[in-house]
Amino acid sequence: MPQVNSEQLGSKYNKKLELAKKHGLDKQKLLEMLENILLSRRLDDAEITMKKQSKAYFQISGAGHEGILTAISKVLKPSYDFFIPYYRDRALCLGLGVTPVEMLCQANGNVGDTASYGRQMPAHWGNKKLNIINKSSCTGTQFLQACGIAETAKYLEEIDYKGDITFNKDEIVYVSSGDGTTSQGEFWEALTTSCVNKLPVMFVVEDNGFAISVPVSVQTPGGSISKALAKVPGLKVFECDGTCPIESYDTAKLAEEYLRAGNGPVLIHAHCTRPYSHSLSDDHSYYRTKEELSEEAQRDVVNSYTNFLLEAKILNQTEIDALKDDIDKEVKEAIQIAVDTPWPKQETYMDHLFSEDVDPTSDNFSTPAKFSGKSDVPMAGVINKVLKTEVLKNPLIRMFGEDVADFSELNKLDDEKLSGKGGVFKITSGCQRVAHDKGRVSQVFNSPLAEANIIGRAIGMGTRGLKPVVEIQFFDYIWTAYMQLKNEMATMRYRSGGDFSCPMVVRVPIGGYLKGGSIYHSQSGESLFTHIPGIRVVFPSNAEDAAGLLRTAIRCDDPVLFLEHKHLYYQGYNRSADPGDDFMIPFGKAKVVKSGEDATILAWGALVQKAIDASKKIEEETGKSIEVIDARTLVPFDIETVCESLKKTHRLLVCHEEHKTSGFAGEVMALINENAFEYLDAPPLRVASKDTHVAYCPGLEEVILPQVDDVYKKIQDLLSY
Ligand SMILES: Cc1ncc(C[n+]2csc(CCOP(=O)(O)OP(=O)(O)O)c2C)c(N)n1
Ligand SMILES: [Mg+2]
Repeated sequence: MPQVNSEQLGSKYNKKLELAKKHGLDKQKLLEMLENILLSRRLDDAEITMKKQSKAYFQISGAGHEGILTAISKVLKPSYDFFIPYYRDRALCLGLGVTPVEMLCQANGNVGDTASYGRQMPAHWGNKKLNIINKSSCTGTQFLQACGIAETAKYLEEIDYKGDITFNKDEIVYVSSGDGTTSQGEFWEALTTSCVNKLPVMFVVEDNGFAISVPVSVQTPGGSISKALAKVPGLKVFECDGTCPIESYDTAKLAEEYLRAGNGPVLIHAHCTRPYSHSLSDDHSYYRTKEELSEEAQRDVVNSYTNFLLEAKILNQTEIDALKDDIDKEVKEAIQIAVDTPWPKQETYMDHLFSEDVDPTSDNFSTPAKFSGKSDVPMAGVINKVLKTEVLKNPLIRMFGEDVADFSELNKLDDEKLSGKGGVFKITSGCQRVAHDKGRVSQVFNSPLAEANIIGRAIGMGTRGLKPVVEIQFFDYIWTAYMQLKNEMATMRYRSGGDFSCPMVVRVPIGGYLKGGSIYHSQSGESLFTHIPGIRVVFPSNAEDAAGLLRTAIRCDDPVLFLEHKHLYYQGYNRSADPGDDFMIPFGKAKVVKSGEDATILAWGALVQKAIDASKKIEEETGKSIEVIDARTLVPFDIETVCESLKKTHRLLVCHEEHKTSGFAGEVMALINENAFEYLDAPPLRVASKDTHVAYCPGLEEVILPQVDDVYKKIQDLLSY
């Protein structure tokens, strides 16, 4: 131990000692913090050893971040507050109550891993009991989910909720990342949403100076996130030395008080170190100098905090050695238990992709229509009716998106001269008003113009038991939310082994035939979602089906992408009488919309009517009859109904609006090849959009999108084979 005279010591450690005193951090508490820090580091080392022995298959450490995280774990409350910790947050999770055995079981990929049961890499935290929400590997997706989690308690309080979902009036939602991750746009979206809505989100940026090899100066204006954000209205910003658990504790306490008092979000910018490389797959000696690393080693919490405790004579070397021995023993035992714990059985690989309790293909979702009124309600009208009745029936539904509300300024709701917006296609018109009349002021609301914002927040709400029914204004703009949909919404249940889920409905106006819709208001692309395990994909062609399938989507327990063809919203040929307030159609049941003997056309969306029209023309001309099947849902896809039809007709044409190459028809052909090859008398054929973008000029649009005549010609080819 270096010799320090008492005068030097006083000035060196004055601040720490004063802060420790201020917060009642006595010897025992300071020792407990040291224990958490050393145990966390020791567990990283244990995983590194396990990796070398092929008992672990990946390692990313929390080394250098233990100071701030240990402090926060002593301030926030597990099973009360909510947490989305990122991969360096081992010390936080340990402090909250995740055990060393659970951590090392995750490294080994076995059933003792309570975060994911062998499905996610080590350090991908999650713990149902402790309110640690399962985290993916994506840097940046966590922030908007944290907003959704925080909004849940606010909303439940607003509606005076008395059911099974637990929430606390002064709860805090913790979300963290590194310095590099603040470059993601969703970080900024979440700042907006949390500030605008005064959400109790604690953003913690653990700044170790690098994102793998890229220094913070490349990521952040001026190289400091706290300086860059100093003047964001509604955001309280703290900066602290994250290598000092005492200073960090003081900051965390100040932040906690501010948050629990309902003042809105805070951001803690904590300076940390990164003594190990980014992960075991990285070697930072390639891009950091020896001098840099040795300077940093002095600041590293394991060295600096231990030295402080020794030099300030709070602990002596014998006490520290004893602590280290205890930790070594505990970790050794934990390794043994972890390597002795079995992997999940191979046959469980499909478990928890969808809900195991609620099956939307079952008869429970087959309820008869009770028609009333004339058969003249357009698809837009029945969807609007379903949304209104479901919103009224279930206060846990949250409906939002761009322009979805009637008004953002609530005082206008009572203005009889204003009808309100209610969606660019008017599909959600009046939903906010009916909710508002029930006293649920924010059940239906407008999101900012940001698609990832909509989906990320919905995921957060869904994980806490709300039922988000959101709208993406145009399919053409869903792409900024694709990460949230594919890597987050679709995986939440699977990656947490069923502990977390985010059932929600994403309604999306899709498709072309608008005359002038052009490249960015005409897109299709359902196959880009059918390809993702974990999402139900529904694509109705008419009003009656839209009503029945949407109610199933809302009442089932899975994430559902509900595709509403814009061109079909107000057509005359696909209208229905009002099918009543409990009508449901199960998923995975295709419908024979026209029976025939000589060929089968499978279609969905706008191509169903075109298939019917083309079939009628052929029938008149040839006397042959064509069966038309509407797939209705693509995930699950009803191959049986198509095969049954082919036993009779022996010829198949698949029609869809999306591009031909890699479109869903290709998948259907492969399924037919596997399941119905022997029924075929001719090769299956396809009708689809040309493999290009939908151009603005009506003449070009016409040739690019599939028309009745294209279907007609292909049936001729099929029949004459
Ligand atoms: C969206 C996304 N892009 C890239 C990666 C690969 N990646 C994982 S961690 C990381 C660097 C993160 O840096 P920072 O946020 O500073 O955290 P640190 O690792 O330094 O603690 C990158 C690029 C990822 N996981 N997710
Ligand atoms: Mg970093």
